[in-house]
Amino acid sequence: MLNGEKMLFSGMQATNVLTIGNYLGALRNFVKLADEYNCLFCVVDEHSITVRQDPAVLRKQARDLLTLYIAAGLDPEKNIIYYQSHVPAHAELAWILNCFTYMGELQRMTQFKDKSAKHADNINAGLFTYPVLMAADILLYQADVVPVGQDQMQHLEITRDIALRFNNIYGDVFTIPEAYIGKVGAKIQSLQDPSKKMSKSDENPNASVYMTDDRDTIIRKFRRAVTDSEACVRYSDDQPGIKNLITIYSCVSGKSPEEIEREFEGKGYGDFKSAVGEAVADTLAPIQLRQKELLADKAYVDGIIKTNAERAEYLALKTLRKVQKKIGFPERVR
Ligand code: ATP
Ligand code: LTN
Repeated sequence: MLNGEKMLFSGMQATNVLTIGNYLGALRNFVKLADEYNCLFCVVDEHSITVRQDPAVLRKQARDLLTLYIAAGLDPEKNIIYYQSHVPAHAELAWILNCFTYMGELQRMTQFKDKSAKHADNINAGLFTYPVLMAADILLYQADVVPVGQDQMQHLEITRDIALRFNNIYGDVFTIPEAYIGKVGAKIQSLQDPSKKMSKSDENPNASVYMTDDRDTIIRKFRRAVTDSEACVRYSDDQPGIKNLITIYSCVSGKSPEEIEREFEGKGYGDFKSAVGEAVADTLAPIQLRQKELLADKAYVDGIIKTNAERAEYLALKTLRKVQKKIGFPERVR
């Protein structure tokens, strides 16, 4: 049942292969919420170029992500699944919103600070205004809800601030969006350093489980996961490595942390780690298979890409034209 006409928007970057952190923190929630809202799921390829990309790799990863959305269970007939770069209104609204965003606000963004430290040789203006393009993505579609992982909260806050600032001047133009953060899985940590978030750009391939990893690789990575020496499966802040594995297991099995503690009472870490690996591999296998089928069906996917971009553009232009009128751009005569 649709939740009235409520809109949901979310996006992911087509940079590197997705990890189970992206899946459990974001994509899985997209699928859960899809039945309740009118949804758009965007492959934000324009955000990706804030960091240097190889063109062929970017193109491939963008298609991989778009097909992964579908393979994970998002129906492209019901939901709008598309590339950001195919709808020029995103960049046009971003320009306008740039003029309603303060340098000081952008300077406070932790993602900007992290990424500029990591890419010190390429601190470009796009990296700085990244959150404004993200605000444009969301506000273009009058989104009520935006499912994201914990690390995107700050970007959601600035989106709301920009929207409120604009509405205060021009009247109720934008819906003020709310973040949706899942109860479990909003922050999956690295398997090699449980104090760090699992990230698809981590240099150590053992730190992350990728959505494309095969069964053996998944199980091996979980076996090697860094834990402590307490040797009991307990969901506690004192055991961050084990806590992270319990969280992952809980997400893929549907069992609560307490049930998991009981299941592994008296058992060693070896058994537990193997069980987590098996359960994650079981969850990913059907998604991987479906994605492979989609990637082989070029005509079908191309058709989706075309019609969905048109559907997105139709909605985006409604908001963009309203904004352009409000700020005083000359009336369009064509
Ligand atoms: P990068 O390492 O390239 O910065 P990332 O792994 O952080 O990328 P994004 O593309 O920035 O991934 O994020 C896509 C979505 O996945 C966002 O909603 C983000 O909040 C969520 N997400 C990313 N990493 C995690 C994680 N470790 N746990 C839970 N959710 C996550
Ligand atoms: N910044 C996000 C990706 C992103 C996004 C969005 C998420 C771009 N535009 C709009 C939700 C809504 C990220 O790095 N995960």
